[in-house]
Amino acid sequence: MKKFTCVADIGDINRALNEAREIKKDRFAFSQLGKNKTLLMIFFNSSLRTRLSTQKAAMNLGMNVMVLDVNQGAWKLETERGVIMDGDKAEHLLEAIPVMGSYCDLIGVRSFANLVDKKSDYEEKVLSQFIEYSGKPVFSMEAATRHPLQSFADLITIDEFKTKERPKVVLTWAPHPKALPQAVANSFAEWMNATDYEFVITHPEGYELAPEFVGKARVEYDREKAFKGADFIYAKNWSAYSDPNYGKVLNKDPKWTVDSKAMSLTDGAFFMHCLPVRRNMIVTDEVIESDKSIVIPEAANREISAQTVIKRFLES
Ligand code: AN0
Ligand code: CP
Repeated sequence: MKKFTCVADIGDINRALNEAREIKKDRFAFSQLGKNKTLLMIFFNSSLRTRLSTQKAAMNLGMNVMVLDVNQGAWKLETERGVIMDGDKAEHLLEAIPVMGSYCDLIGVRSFANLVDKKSDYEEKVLSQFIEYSGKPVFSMEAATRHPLQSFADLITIDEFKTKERPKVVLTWAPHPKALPQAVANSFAEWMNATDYEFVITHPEGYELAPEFVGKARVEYDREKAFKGADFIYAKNWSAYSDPNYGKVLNKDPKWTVDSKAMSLTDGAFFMHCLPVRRNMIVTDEVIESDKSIVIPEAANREISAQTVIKRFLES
């Protein structure tokens, strides 16, 4: 494997799930695989889970790990080619990337959408430069359009908790005070579309995701209808994708907060969210604290998804 940025990079998802199960049974079984290999994790944005779970996964495999927070202690990086660098950015990505590549064997990158320039975001301008210029295999730790380590952990979690072969999984938009990327929702949709689960997306009008991510999912604007008979409710906020509102918050309608009344429409569904979550905006205290909330095991599976992916890199 040369890169891991989307569901296609993992290949057959049942094979990937089997590998994840094997790792979960004994996460130290491959602790020699990463000996004398170094992972460099580069963060352009904040993180709790991705930082800790990916580092832990690499350590389970015997790797050395270095972490760089680009905005704290490193030189500010210019990402556009051709600009006269007379501002506050001291270094260009085009030098920084091959330099960083020279110190490690594998690179993880977190670089969110800027939500201003849709074309630049959807071309994955930063991540693709790492792939092109680092000379090392690269994986996404949430880039502009996708968060594949999260979606893989979500798939592992659904696989563990499902009580029927073909559960009904619902991705529901929920309100949030600030503009957030579409990456988690896009990616979740992409991975659910790779399964044979029944998959429904519900959101207010104006929050339509890019058609390539919606794929074969059923879009249902009526949340009550969408929730009926659901086995998993996956809540997430995202900002508008469609022009002319790209990156905008169109509403913060509290009717879309996931509460007990909404959950009672489901078939005893589990509640999922990638975290961090804003309580009583996205989901009520009651729902996230209920015995149907699986947000903690979901987050714990981030170690397993990361280890499965890093193991693939080490083996190839
Ligand atoms: C980010 C997002 O929505 O993409 C990261 C989620 C894992 N969330 C926030 O910035 C709150
Ligand atoms: N879910 C997730 O990626 O969390 P962090 O942003 O804390 O890494």
